[in-house]
Amino acid sequence: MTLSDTIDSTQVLKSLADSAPKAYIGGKWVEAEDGSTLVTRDPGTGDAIAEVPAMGTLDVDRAVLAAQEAFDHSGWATLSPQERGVLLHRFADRIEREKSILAQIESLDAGKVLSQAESDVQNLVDTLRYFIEISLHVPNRTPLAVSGYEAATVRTPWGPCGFIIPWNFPLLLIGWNIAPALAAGNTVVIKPAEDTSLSALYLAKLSQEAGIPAGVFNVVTGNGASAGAALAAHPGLKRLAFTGSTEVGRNVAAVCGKNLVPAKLELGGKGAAVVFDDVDIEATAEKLVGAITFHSGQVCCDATRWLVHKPIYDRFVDCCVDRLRQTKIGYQLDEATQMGPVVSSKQKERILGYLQKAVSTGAEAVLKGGEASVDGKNGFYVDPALLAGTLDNVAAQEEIFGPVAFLAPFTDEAQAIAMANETVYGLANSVWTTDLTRAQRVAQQMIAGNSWINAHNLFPHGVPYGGVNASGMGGGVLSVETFLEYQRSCSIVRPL
Ligand code: TXE
Repeated sequence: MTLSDTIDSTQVLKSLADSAPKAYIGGKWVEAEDGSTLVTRDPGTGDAIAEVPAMGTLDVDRAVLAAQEAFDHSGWATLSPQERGVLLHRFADRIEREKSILAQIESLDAGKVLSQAESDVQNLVDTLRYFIEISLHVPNRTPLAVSGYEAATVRTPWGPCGFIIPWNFPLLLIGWNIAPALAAGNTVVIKPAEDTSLSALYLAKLSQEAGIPAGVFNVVTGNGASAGAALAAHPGLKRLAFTGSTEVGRNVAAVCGKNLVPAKLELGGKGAAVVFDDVDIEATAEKLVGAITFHSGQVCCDATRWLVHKPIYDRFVDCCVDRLRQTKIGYQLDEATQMGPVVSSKQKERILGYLQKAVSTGAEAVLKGGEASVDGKNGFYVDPALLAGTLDNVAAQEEIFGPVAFLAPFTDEAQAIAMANETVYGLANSVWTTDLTRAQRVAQQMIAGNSWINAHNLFPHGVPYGGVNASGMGGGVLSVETFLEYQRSCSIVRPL
């Protein structure tokens, strides 16, 4: 039995039909200027589920203009944080009330296991509420004690902000990105990924019902090379946040640089998990296997390089192989499924290509992985894989974005740190040991925006998150740091 048999899947499909054909600009549901559309598929079956507008430069122009109009004339930007908070709380409440529908849309469109999609929706709600709370506590005028002057800094919102969102966590990343911007009084233009636009459109409907003024919340759908590139290059934006591949991120940063639009980039990663010989092997293996199979490994901050202390290497590897073999792969809406499909045939081919290249350049396939089949479903499924070898292998250097981990042994702490830092990326690493002094020492020396101890993938609200080096710039996500970025500061001085 699948969950889709027990919950109201007709309602979901109706929601898709209602929300899919048009994008949301200036409070209106609109088609692409030239009428073109693109198809979005269920990754678990490969079937087309909806069409969305394939927008371009003219549509993006319309959206940025609508966001500027709303910033100037809707009153949104000049509301007090309390007044804005009332509307945003109403928005969060609506999302929470429709959690089940949103989660089903996300699951169908992105291939996400339903329980994970539900937790993403709740995270979006929590993120909105967290930033509403922050907005109530950050003073918008701070007097400065400077002798001979009356001086203060005042903080005001910037204006229209652009957001380019990837397909791995569509709703959750919309939340992480737009919540601080909206709570700070800006207006937003969101460009979801072409494979996963449906939940953003449903969110637009909820924003409308919650009474968010027209033009404050806009969604333009379409391909990266057209709608995405047009948004990144738009001179009318005050800020742009991009989450996606490092390659596209570089171009986005260059284009924003030309316009002097500050760009915030959250890019790829190649995280290490450093496992010392004093750990509980079974428990640690379980957690790392859980991390690499979570959303089929399509997670930028995942632990994809497992560096293991030599004395326990063999036992640890055996334990991981056993657990990975037991992972139940299946349709994302099936209750028993632990790992669903990957998002697209393109992503599946990318993973299979990496596996082949890794082995042909010297990696050992400890667990082969590769194409998986699920009864009666023609979707994009892959088996988890474990590779081993030296860290110069392509699979230890490049982001694969699938359920694939690369294993390598180390002899001592210094070598472990050096190996963890043998990467161009710098997003997130973890260290696993019962010696907490050592854990702190290693955590500090691994070069990344985030170091976790005896866990992987921790995102509490209030703890800044984000990458360095090829993993991005302008971190501080999920914390007051990001909120402050979404307000312009002006110093006002008068001689006494
Ligand atoms: O990413 P893209 P893709 C990594 C991951 C994955 C690889 C390729 O390794 O395998 O990237 O995925 C928009 N101007 N990550 O090709 O193209 C696009 O429409 C402006 C890591 O899907 O970077 C989508 O909305 N925008 C990552 C978003 O960028 C453009 C999550 C991401 O797509 C654009 C996703 C352009 N020229 C992939 N081209 C993470 N950090 O979590 C595309 N886009």
